[in-house]
Amino acid sequence: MKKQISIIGVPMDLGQSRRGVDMGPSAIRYAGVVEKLEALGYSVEDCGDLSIGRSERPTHQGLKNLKAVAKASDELYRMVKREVGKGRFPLVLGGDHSIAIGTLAGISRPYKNLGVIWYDAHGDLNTEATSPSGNIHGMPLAVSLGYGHSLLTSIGGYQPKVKPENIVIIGARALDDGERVFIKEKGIRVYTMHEIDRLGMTQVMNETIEYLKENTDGVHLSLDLDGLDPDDAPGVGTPVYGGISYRESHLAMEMLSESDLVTSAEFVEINPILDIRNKTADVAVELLGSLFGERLL
Ligand code: B3U
Ligand code: MN
Ligand code: MN
Repeated sequence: MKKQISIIGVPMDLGQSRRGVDMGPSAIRYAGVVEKLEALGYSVEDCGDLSIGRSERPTHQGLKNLKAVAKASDELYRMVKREVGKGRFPLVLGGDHSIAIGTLAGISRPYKNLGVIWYDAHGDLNTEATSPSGNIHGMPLAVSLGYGHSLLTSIGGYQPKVKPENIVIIGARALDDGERVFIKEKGIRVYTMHEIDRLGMTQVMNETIEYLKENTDGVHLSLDLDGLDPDDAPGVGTPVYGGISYRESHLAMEMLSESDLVTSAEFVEINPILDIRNKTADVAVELLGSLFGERLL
Protein backbone atom coordinates (compact mmCIF):
# COMPACT_ATOMS: atom_id res chain seq x y z
CA MET A 1 0.00 0.00 0.00
CA LYS A 2 1.24 3.50 -0.80
CA LYS A 3 2.47 5.35 2.26
CA GLN A 4 0.88 8.66 1.36
CA ILE A 5 -2.88 8.96 1.59
CA SER A 6 -5.08 11.82 0.42
CA ILE A 7 -8.48 11.99 2.08
CA ILE A 8 -11.22 13.64 0.04
CA GLY A 9 -14.61 14.25 1.70
CA VAL A 10 -17.71 14.36 -0.46
CA PRO A 11 -20.75 15.54 1.52
CA MET A 12 -23.14 14.42 -1.21
CA ASP A 13 -26.77 13.49 -0.55
CA LEU A 14 -28.32 14.27 -3.94
CA GLY A 15 -27.98 10.71 -5.26
CA GLN A 16 -30.76 9.49 -3.00
CA SER A 17 -33.77 10.78 -1.10
CA ARG A 18 -32.92 10.79 2.62
CA ARG A 19 -31.17 13.75 4.15
CA GLY A 20 -28.21 13.21 6.45
CA VAL A 21 -25.74 11.18 4.38
CA ASP A 22 -24.01 14.46 3.51
CA MET A 23 -22.69 14.40 7.10
CA GLY A 24 -20.82 11.14 6.48
CA PRO A 25 -17.37 12.69 5.96
CA SER A 26 -17.64 14.63 9.25
CA ALA A 27 -18.72 11.51 11.12
CA ILE A 28 -15.79 9.50 9.77
CA ARG A 29 -13.34 12.27 10.66
CA TYR A 30 -14.91 12.54 14.12
CA ALA A 31 -14.39 8.77 14.51
CA GLY A 32 -10.67 9.38 14.03
CA VAL A 33 -9.77 8.31 10.52
CA VAL A 34 -6.72 10.58 10.23
CA GLU A 35 -5.37 9.56 13.64
CA LYS A 36 -5.91 5.85 12.87
CA LEU A 37 -4.01 5.99 9.58
CA GLU A 38 -1.21 8.13 11.00
CA ALA A 39 -0.79 5.70 13.89
CA LEU A 40 -0.28 2.98 11.28
CA GLY A 41 2.62 4.96 9.83
CA TYR A 42 0.96 6.67 6.86
CA SER A 43 1.42 10.28 5.93
CA VAL A 44 -2.12 11.60 5.58
CA GLU A 45 -3.26 14.76 3.90
CA ASP A 46 -6.88 15.71 4.50
CA CYS A 47 -7.89 17.65 1.40
CA GLY A 48 -11.16 18.71 3.07
CA ASP A 49 -14.61 18.48 1.55
CA LEU A 50 -15.77 19.10 -1.98
CA SER A 51 -18.47 21.74 -2.04
CA ILE A 52 -21.78 20.26 -3.10
CA GLY A 53 -24.37 22.73 -4.35
CA ARG A 54 -27.92 22.53 -3.07
CA SER A 55 -30.35 21.34 -5.69
CA GLU A 56 -33.99 22.22 -6.20
CA ARG A 57 -34.34 18.47 -6.59
CA PRO A 58 -35.76 18.55 -10.08
CA THR A 59 -35.92 15.27 -11.98
CA HIS A 60 -34.50 15.03 -15.51
CA GLN A 61 -35.58 12.06 -17.58
CA GLY A 62 -36.17 9.92 -14.52
CA LEU A 63 -32.95 10.93 -12.73
CA LYS A 64 -33.19 12.91 -9.51
CA ASN A 65 -30.80 15.86 -9.25
CA LEU A 66 -29.07 14.82 -12.46
CA LYS A 67 -27.31 18.10 -13.16
CA ALA A 68 -26.14 18.68 -9.60
CA VAL A 69 -24.79 15.12 -9.35
CA ALA A 70 -23.03 15.48 -12.71
CA LYS A 71 -21.44 18.76 -11.62
CA ALA A 72 -20.19 17.30 -8.33
CA SER A 73 -18.94 14.16 -10.14
CA ASP A 74 -16.92 16.34 -12.48
CA GLU A 75 -15.34 18.21 -9.57
CA LEU A 76 -14.57 15.00 -7.73
CA TYR A 77 -13.06 13.53 -10.89
CA ARG A 78 -10.66 16.48 -11.09
CA MET A 79 -9.71 16.36 -7.43
CA VAL A 80 -9.09 12.59 -7.40
CA LYS A 81 -7.09 12.79 -10.62
CA ARG A 82 -4.94 15.55 -9.11
CA GLU A 83 -4.14 13.47 -5.98
CA VAL A 84 -3.46 10.34 -8.05
CA GLY A 85 -1.14 12.47 -10.20
CA LYS A 86 0.89 13.26 -7.09
CA GLY A 87 1.41 9.52 -6.55
CA ARG A 88 -0.85 9.42 -3.48
CA PHE A 89 -3.47 6.85 -2.47
CA PRO A 90 -6.94 8.43 -2.82
CA LEU A 91 -9.33 7.67 0.04
CA VAL A 92 -12.74 9.16 -0.71
CA LEU A 93 -15.33 9.55 2.05
CA GLY A 94 -19.03 9.80 1.18
CA GLY A 95 -21.66 10.88 0.87
CA ASP A 96 -23.99 8.63 -1.05
CA HIS A 97 -22.71 6.06 -3.53
CA SER A 98 -23.28 8.29 -6.58
CA ILE A 99 -19.83 9.72 -5.77
CA ALA A 100 -18.25 6.55 -7.20
CA ILE A 101 -18.94 8.02 -10.65
CA GLY A 102 -16.42 10.81 -10.01
CA THR A 103 -13.98 8.65 -8.04
CA LEU A 104 -13.73 6.02 -10.77
CA ALA A 105 -13.40 8.70 -13.46
CA GLY A 106 -10.49 10.16 -11.48
CA ILE A 107 -8.56 6.94 -10.97
CA SER A 108 -9.24 4.67 -13.92
CA ARG A 109 -7.52 6.33 -16.87
CA PRO A 110 -3.92 5.16 -16.26
CA TYR A 111 -5.04 1.54 -15.87
CA LYS A 112 -5.59 -0.93 -18.71
CA ASN A 113 -7.73 -3.12 -16.48
CA LEU A 114 -8.81 -1.46 -13.27
CA GLY A 115 -10.42 -3.96 -10.95
CA VAL A 116 -13.33 -2.92 -8.75
CA ILE A 117 -14.57 -4.57 -5.57
CA TRP A 118 -18.14 -3.39 -4.94
CA TYR A 119 -18.91 -4.26 -1.31
CA ASP A 120 -22.64 -3.55 -1.09
CA ALA A 121 -26.11 -4.94 -0.37
CA HIS A 122 -27.08 -3.54 -3.76
CA GLY A 123 -25.78 -3.90 -7.30
CA ASP A 124 -25.91 -0.18 -8.14
CA LEU A 125 -26.33 -1.35 -11.72
CA ASN A 126 -29.53 0.48 -12.61
CA THR A 127 -29.98 2.98 -15.40
CA GLU A 128 -32.80 5.48 -15.72
CA ALA A 129 -34.60 2.77 -17.70
CA THR A 130 -34.50 0.15 -14.92
CA SER A 131 -34.31 2.21 -11.71
CA PRO A 132 -37.31 1.82 -9.40
CA SER A 133 -36.44 5.09 -7.62
CA GLY A 134 -34.66 7.50 -9.96
CA ASN A 135 -31.91 7.70 -7.31
CA ILE A 136 -28.49 7.98 -8.90
CA HIS A 137 -26.82 6.18 -5.96
CA GLY A 138 -28.41 3.02 -7.41
CA MET A 139 -26.62 3.58 -10.74
CA PRO A 140 -22.88 4.33 -10.35
CA LEU A 141 -21.56 0.91 -11.33
CA ALA A 142 -23.70 0.89 -14.52
CA VAL A 143 -22.52 4.43 -15.29
CA SER A 144 -18.89 3.38 -14.83
CA LEU A 145 -19.48 0.54 -17.28
CA GLY A 146 -20.72 3.12 -19.80
CA TYR A 147 -24.48 2.63 -19.31
CA GLY A 148 -26.83 5.44 -18.33
CA HIS A 149 -27.26 9.14 -19.01
CA SER A 150 -24.49 10.68 -21.11
CA LEU A 151 -24.06 13.54 -18.61
CA LEU A 152 -22.83 10.85 -16.17
CA THR A 153 -21.07 8.35 -18.42
CA SER A 154 -19.04 11.15 -20.05
CA ILE A 155 -17.45 12.40 -16.79
CA GLY A 156 -13.67 12.52 -17.29
CA GLY A 157 -14.06 12.50 -21.07
CA TYR A 158 -13.58 8.75 -21.53
CA GLN A 159 -15.56 5.57 -21.05
CA PRO A 160 -15.99 2.97 -19.84
CA LYS A 161 -14.10 3.36 -16.57
CA VAL A 162 -14.31 -0.33 -15.81
CA LYS A 163 -14.96 -3.53 -17.74
CA PRO A 164 -17.55 -6.06 -16.56
CA GLU A 165 -14.97 -8.86 -16.26
CA ASN A 166 -12.92 -6.76 -13.80
CA ILE A 167 -15.71 -6.27 -11.27
CA VAL A 168 -16.46 -8.34 -8.16
CA ILE A 169 -19.62 -7.53 -6.21
CA ILE A 170 -19.63 -8.80 -2.61
CA GLY A 171 -22.62 -8.86 -0.26
CA ALA A 172 -25.48 -8.41 -2.72
CA ARG A 173 -28.94 -9.23 -1.37
CA ALA A 174 -31.23 -6.58 -2.85
CA LEU A 175 -31.02 -6.67 -6.64
CA ASP A 176 -33.67 -5.22 -8.96
CA ASP A 177 -34.99 -7.22 -11.93
CA GLY A 178 -33.12 -5.11 -14.47
CA GLU A 179 -29.90 -5.51 -12.50
CA ARG A 180 -30.22 -9.30 -12.48
CA VAL A 181 -30.59 -9.35 -16.26
CA PHE A 182 -27.64 -6.96 -16.62
CA ILE A 183 -25.40 -9.08 -14.36
CA LYS A 184 -26.15 -12.22 -16.38
CA GLU A 185 -25.76 -10.47 -19.73
CA LYS A 186 -22.39 -8.98 -18.80
CA GLY A 187 -21.12 -11.95 -16.83
CA ILE A 188 -20.30 -9.87 -13.74
CA ARG A 189 -18.90 -11.89 -10.84
CA VAL A 190 -21.19 -11.58 -7.83
CA TYR A 191 -20.87 -13.12 -4.38
CA THR A 192 -24.35 -12.75 -2.94
CA MET A 193 -25.04 -13.50 0.73
CA HIS A 194 -25.81 -17.04 -0.42
CA GLU A 195 -22.22 -17.61 -1.57
CA ILE A 196 -20.81 -15.86 1.51
CA ASP A 197 -22.82 -18.20 3.77
CA ARG A 198 -22.05 -21.24 1.68
CA LEU A 199 -18.34 -20.73 1.01
CA GLY A 200 -17.38 -18.55 3.96
CA MET A 201 -15.70 -15.17 3.68
CA THR A 202 -12.23 -16.74 3.54
CA GLN A 203 -12.96 -18.53 0.29
CA VAL A 204 -14.89 -15.59 -1.14
CA MET A 205 -11.90 -13.32 -0.57
CA ASN A 206 -9.35 -15.89 -1.73
CA GLU A 207 -11.26 -16.29 -5.00
CA THR A 208 -11.76 -12.54 -5.38
CA ILE A 209 -8.08 -11.80 -4.80
CA GLU A 210 -6.95 -14.60 -7.13
CA TYR A 211 -9.35 -13.43 -9.86
CA LEU A 212 -8.36 -9.77 -9.65
CA LYS A 213 -4.63 -10.52 -9.32
CA GLU A 214 -4.71 -12.38 -12.61
CA ASN A 215 -6.78 -9.94 -14.62
CA THR A 216 -6.22 -6.42 -13.34
CA ASP A 217 -3.44 -3.85 -12.85
CA GLY A 218 -5.00 -1.97 -9.93
CA VAL A 219 -8.00 -2.46 -7.62
CA HIS A 220 -10.49 0.09 -6.34
CA LEU A 221 -12.45 -0.85 -3.22
CA SER A 222 -15.87 0.80 -3.19
CA LEU A 223 -17.31 -0.03 0.21
CA ASP A 224 -20.95 0.81 0.88
CA LEU A 225 -21.58 0.49 4.63
CA ASP A 226 -24.99 -1.08 3.86
CA GLY A 227 -23.06 -4.14 2.67
CA LEU A 228 -22.73 -4.88 6.37
CA ASP A 229 -25.66 -6.11 8.40
CA PRO A 230 -27.73 -3.24 9.87
CA ASP A 231 -27.07 -4.65 13.37
CA ASP A 232 -23.40 -3.82 12.85
CA ALA A 233 -23.85 -0.72 10.66
CA PRO A 234 -27.21 0.85 11.48
CA GLY A 235 -26.47 4.33 10.16
CA VAL A 236 -27.32 3.82 6.49
CA GLY A 237 -30.22 5.05 4.37
CA THR A 238 -31.25 1.74 2.81
CA PRO A 239 -30.52 -1.03 5.33
CA VAL A 240 -31.07 -4.63 4.23
CA TYR A 241 -31.13 -7.42 6.81
CA GLY A 242 -29.03 -10.55 6.47
CA GLY A 243 -25.83 -8.72 5.63
CA ILE A 244 -22.10 -9.25 6.05
CA SER A 245 -21.02 -9.26 9.68
CA TYR A 246 -18.53 -6.99 11.38
CA ARG A 247 -16.16 -9.91 11.80
CA GLU A 248 -16.44 -11.09 8.21
CA SER A 249 -15.81 -7.53 7.06
CA HIS A 250 -12.66 -7.24 9.16
CA LEU A 251 -11.44 -10.52 7.72
CA ALA A 252 -12.16 -9.28 4.20
CA MET A 253 -10.20 -6.06 4.84
CA GLU A 254 -7.29 -7.96 6.42
CA MET A 255 -7.09 -10.32 3.46
CA LEU A 256 -7.16 -7.38 1.06
CA SER A 257 -4.40 -5.75 3.07
CA GLU A 258 -2.27 -8.89 2.88
CA SER A 259 -2.86 -9.12 -0.88
CA ASP A 260 -1.50 -5.58 -1.35
CA LEU A 261 -3.79 -5.22 -4.38
CA VAL A 262 -5.85 -2.20 -3.41
CA THR A 263 -4.79 1.07 -5.06
CA SER A 264 -7.71 3.33 -4.09
CA ALA A 265 -10.78 3.19 -1.84
CA GLU A 266 -14.01 4.90 -0.95
CA PHE A 267 -16.32 4.40 2.03
CA VAL A 268 -19.87 5.59 1.44
CA GLU A 269 -23.48 5.84 2.60
CA ILE A 270 -22.94 6.57 6.31
CA ASN A 271 -25.92 8.57 7.55
CA PRO A 272 -25.16 9.92 11.07
CA ILE A 273 -28.79 11.00 11.56
CA LEU A 274 -29.88 7.37 11.36
CA ASP A 275 -26.89 6.08 13.31
CA ILE A 276 -26.54 5.06 16.95
CA ARG A 277 -23.82 7.10 18.66
CA ASN A 278 -21.67 7.24 15.52
CA LYS A 279 -21.34 3.44 15.51
CA THR A 280 -21.29 3.11 11.72
CA ALA A 281 -18.55 5.70 11.35
CA ASP A 282 -16.58 3.92 14.09
CA VAL A 283 -16.97 0.66 12.18
CA ALA A 284 -15.79 2.37 8.98
CA VAL A 285 -12.65 3.63 10.69
CA GLU A 286 -11.96 0.22 12.23
CA LEU A 287 -12.36 -1.43 8.82
CA LEU A 288 -10.03 1.17 7.32
CA GLY A 289 -7.52 0.22 10.00
CA SER A 290 -7.63 -3.42 8.90
CA LEU A 291 -7.46 -2.46 5.22
CA PHE A 292 -4.35 -0.40 5.89
CA GLY A 293 -2.53 -3.07 7.85
CA GLU A 294 -3.66 -2.99 11.49
CA ARG A 295 -3.38 -6.44 13.09
CA LEU A 296 -4.48 -7.94 16.38
CA LEU A 297 -1.06 -9.32 17.18
N1 B3U B 1 -31.72 -0.68 -6.14
C1 B3U B 1 -32.54 0.39 -5.57
C2 B3U B 1 -32.20 0.63 -4.12
C3 B3U B 1 -30.84 1.08 -3.79
C4 B3U B 1 -29.70 1.07 -4.53
N2 B3U B 1 -28.71 1.53 -3.78
C5 B3U B 1 -29.19 1.80 -2.63
N3 B3U B 1 -30.49 1.54 -2.60
N4 B3U B 1 -28.51 2.23 -1.55
C6 B3U B 1 -32.44 1.67 -6.40
O1 B3U B 1 -33.06 2.65 -6.03
O2 B3U B 1 -31.75 1.67 -7.43
MN1 MN C 1 -24.17 1.30 -3.04
MN1 MN D 1 -26.07 -0.21 -0.94
